Amino acid sequence: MTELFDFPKVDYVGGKKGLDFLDTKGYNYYNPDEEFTINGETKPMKDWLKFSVAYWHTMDQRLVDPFGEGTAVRPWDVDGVDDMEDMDHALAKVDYLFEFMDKLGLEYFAFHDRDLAPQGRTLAETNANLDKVVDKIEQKMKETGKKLLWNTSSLFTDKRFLAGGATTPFADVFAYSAAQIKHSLEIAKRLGSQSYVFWGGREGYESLLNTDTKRELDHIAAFFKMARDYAKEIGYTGQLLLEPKPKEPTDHQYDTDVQTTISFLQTYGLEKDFKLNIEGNHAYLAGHKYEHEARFAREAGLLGSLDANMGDKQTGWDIDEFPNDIYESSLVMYEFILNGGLPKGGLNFDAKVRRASFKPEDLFYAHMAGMDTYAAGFRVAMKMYEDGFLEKIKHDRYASFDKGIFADFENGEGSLKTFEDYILHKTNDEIFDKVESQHLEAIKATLNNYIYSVLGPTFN
Ligand code: XUL
Ligand code: CO
Repeated sequence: MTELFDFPKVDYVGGKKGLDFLDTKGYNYYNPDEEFTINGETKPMKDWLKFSVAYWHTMDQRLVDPFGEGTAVRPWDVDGVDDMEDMDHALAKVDYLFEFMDKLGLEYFAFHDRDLAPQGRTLAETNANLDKVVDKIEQKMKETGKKLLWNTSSLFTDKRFLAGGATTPFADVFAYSAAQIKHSLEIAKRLGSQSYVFWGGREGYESLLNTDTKRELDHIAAFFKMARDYAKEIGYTGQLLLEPKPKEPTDHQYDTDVQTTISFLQTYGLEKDFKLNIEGNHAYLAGHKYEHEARFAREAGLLGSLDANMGDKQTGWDIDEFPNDIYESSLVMYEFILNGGLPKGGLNFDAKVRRASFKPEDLFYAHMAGMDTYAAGFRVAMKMYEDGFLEKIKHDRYASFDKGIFADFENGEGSLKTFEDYILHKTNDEIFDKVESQHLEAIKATLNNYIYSVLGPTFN
């Protein structure tokens, strides 16, 4: 078969070919078959990290911005245009996706229903178009062994969703959303997707002045219950994930951040049925670090999957940049390791190339750079995990709670009176004597040393 992309297969070169990425064009840190052990479980790197291509960015994104037209040049374009309305064209793009994954050694992908095929005049026609592309994807998955990390439904692109899908005030639009999700879950079951994601892009409000927030939250919770019940009914065993984001396109998205989403799930008794898909850029928009969101999801037992991208700390919107920050990826991967990996999740590149990186080869470079950023972070985090570096710091920091009335307190026994008896006559100096310096600069310097000592020798 003739090659669709003019780009060679990408291999692990392990830093042995020099520093300049454009000369080496190989993975320096991502060595798919190298084995790593977490919590007694040994698997090759590729099965821990499970990198995934996002169809909406890599296959569909034209690199528009609010001030300018798309710059993308893609090998599937006809006369410079990606003909999104044409079914033959939609089917042809599937071949490009599978060759792209094959050349990069990527095993997973993710899509929204609307990424794949054009809409018809009715949902029935739209589903028929979609099913034709899904048929082809199913066939290709069988032939190649590639897997679907997750799929999802776009309840935000079409104009009918201008005021939301599950939280819309317009009943017919709500019905459409319910029916659309039903079909999407059937696709999840059919393609064996590991997870099913709900990102509530327009499930929030533009203005409190016209919004019955309580009624909308009741609606979306009941909507999620219907989705959960239908997934059970059809025997779909993937995990159901909510993806927090504070805003954009809405002024306020209900699933604002991890802690807000957890409390929503608990309020409506859904915390056993849904986990979370955490995204880097969304964390920034919420005023958090990515590792903060991963930490709080993990501790609640709800870390399901990761959208591996970055924002720009000076920009107040979602730029979905490919990850390149090894400091951040090391700390996110540390949470990932403490989570024992992501059994039904992975690292999905919900990321797009910059508008100025418009050539097909940039799609390859971007994924390679993103994979290496997370493979590097994984290596650094593995070393910190094996050494117990951060766990020892945390253990020592709380050691005064390990004995006596403090240990009893941690076991659920204790009263204000107990602590009063203990502390009442100690002097202020005696108490401050037990307060220790945190040495945060030293901790951060050690983290830098870990990054250097793990990654630096690669290039020697
Ligand atoms: C939007 C976003 C989505 C979801 C899937 O900010 O992250 O692409 O990941 O709908
Ligand atoms: Co995302």
